[in-house]
Amino acid sequence: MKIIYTDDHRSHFPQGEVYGGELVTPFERPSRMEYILRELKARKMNDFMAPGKLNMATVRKVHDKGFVEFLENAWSDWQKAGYRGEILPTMFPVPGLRKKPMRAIDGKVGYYAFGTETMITAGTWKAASASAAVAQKGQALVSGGERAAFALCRPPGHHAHHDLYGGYCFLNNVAIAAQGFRDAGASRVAILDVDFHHGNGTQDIFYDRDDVLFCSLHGAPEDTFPYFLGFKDETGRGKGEGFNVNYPMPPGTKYDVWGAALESACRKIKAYKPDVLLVSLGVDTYKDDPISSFKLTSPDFMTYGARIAKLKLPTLFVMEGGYAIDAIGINTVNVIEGFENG
Ligand code: FKS
Ligand code: ZN
Repeated sequence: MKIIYTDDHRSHFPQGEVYGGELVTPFERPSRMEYILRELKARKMNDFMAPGKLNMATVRKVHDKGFVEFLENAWSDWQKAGYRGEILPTMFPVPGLRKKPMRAIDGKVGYYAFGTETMITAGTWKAASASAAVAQKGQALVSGGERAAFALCRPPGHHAHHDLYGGYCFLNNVAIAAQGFRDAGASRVAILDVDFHHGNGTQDIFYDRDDVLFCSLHGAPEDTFPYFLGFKDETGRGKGEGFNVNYPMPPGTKYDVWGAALESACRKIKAYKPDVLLVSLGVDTYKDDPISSFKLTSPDFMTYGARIAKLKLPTLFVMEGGYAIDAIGINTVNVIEGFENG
């Protein structure tokens, strides 16, 4: 399978992540990619390709214009304000306050962020836009007839809403690719999100639409990030009613329960008869992940890769999370290998 990758992700490496009241080295760090690349090469998966130029017209179909401009200019605006640290919001337009357009960069940051764990740095836009271009290249390959491709995206994307960043995500790579498939002629697109965390951004972007089915398996919001979205009763709105399916699961979930949810999601996807499948691939469901609470083992990743292959759909894998660094390569490549042999 073709793998799309660029070193440009390295320009996004904030000095800190707010975690438990401390400033720690971000869990979402550049070395994650090194471990995945090493394991791909060790298993003779060497079919690498660079992304092309980012098609902004597609990006603007899933993201707000002002939001994209904010991401592009945030660093220089922050510099102009005289700040010396990285970009972190201090105020949010939570219910009770008013969400009005802002002139001050501090106001803009709160307007477009949903949390405080994700810092923007000098190189964030370069990395985030390259990551979206990686997903777009994967989409172009699969639209062009490839059975499958792996977009090795970093930073991840599935938490990015139409007009919000957070959860280590800036542009929603999988949503941009899904829109690209539609523009290339696919009538129906299915997205399966197997990252430990709910794909709140992807849900938000397609919530009113019936041309994109979104299924997400994740830690129940009452227990885990992103907390305020991902409940079972979120099933879509208007035309989109019935095309959003959430599978929240409790801490400690093992493959017996997780695999049953996957089976249910696969049946929904099959019944939808999509032209193409996108997989938001996060391997933070692993038992030793430092910020997650599911208990999948390394062989489970191979098993579910094979299950996804049984759908017999043109498939684009888009990398999301996974923080057990020493196992991230094995678990990620297990999914890809399971798929290829499945
Ligand atoms: C744990 C706090 C963790 C942030 C979690 C972000 C997860 C990101 C991700 C992505 F795929 F986007 F990278 N807070 N107590 O893994 O979903
Ligand atoms: Zn995650």
